[in-house]
Amino acid sequence: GHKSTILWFTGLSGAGKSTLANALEHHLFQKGLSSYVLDGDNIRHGLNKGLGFSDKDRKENIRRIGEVAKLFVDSGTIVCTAFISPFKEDRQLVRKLVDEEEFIEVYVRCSLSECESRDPKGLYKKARSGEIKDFTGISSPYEEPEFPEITIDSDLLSIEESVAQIIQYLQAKQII
Ligand code: GGZ
Repeated sequence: GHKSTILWFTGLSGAGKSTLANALEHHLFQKGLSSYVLDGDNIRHGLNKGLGFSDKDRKENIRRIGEVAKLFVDSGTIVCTAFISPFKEDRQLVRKLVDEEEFIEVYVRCSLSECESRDPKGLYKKARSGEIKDFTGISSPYEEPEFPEITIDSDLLSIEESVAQIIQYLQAKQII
C-alpha cells in the first residue's frame, strides 16, 4: 500500500516538470501504485481552457488545480502536478488545502539560461521578441520556493537520477 499525497512540481518553462512527473508516474505504476499526472495537456486544454497568463489567471489556474489535486488525494492517489506555479502565495494556499504530510513541493531547479537554450517549443524566443507577453522568467516573475521538500537540479541530473531522488524521499517518509 501507499499513502496518497500531492507531489507539487514547480519551476520555469522548460525546466522538465512534466517530463519528470510523467517519468515518476511510470515508475510508480510499475510498482503497482496508483498515481496520476495533472499538467497543461489535461488541465489548461480542458477544465482551465479560457485562462491565460495574467497574474490573476495564473492564480485561478493554480487554485483550481489545487482543488482537483485534493480530490485525487481523497481518492487515494499519488497526484503529480506539473505547472510553473510562479507565485509563492498560491503554492502556499494549495499546501493548506491538505494535511501537512500530504503536500510535497518539488522544485525543479534549472537556470533561466539553460531553459532558454533548451527552448523546445520556441517560446523563449517569442517572449524575447515580444510576440508572447508576460512570459515567466522574461517578462513575468518566478518566485523560487524557499523551503521545498525536494529540490531537483534538472540541469545536472538525468531523468532517471531525478526520479530516483524523489523515490528515495517517498520511501524515507514511508509514503511508498
Ligand atoms: C509561461 C507560458 C506562457 C507564458 C504559454 N508564461 O513549456 P510549456 O509552455 O509547455 O509550459 C508553459 C505553460 C505554463 O502553463 P502553467 O499552467 O504551468 O503556468 S502557471 O502555473 O503560471 O499558470 C508554456 C506555456 O504554458 N506558456 N504562455 N506567458 N508559460
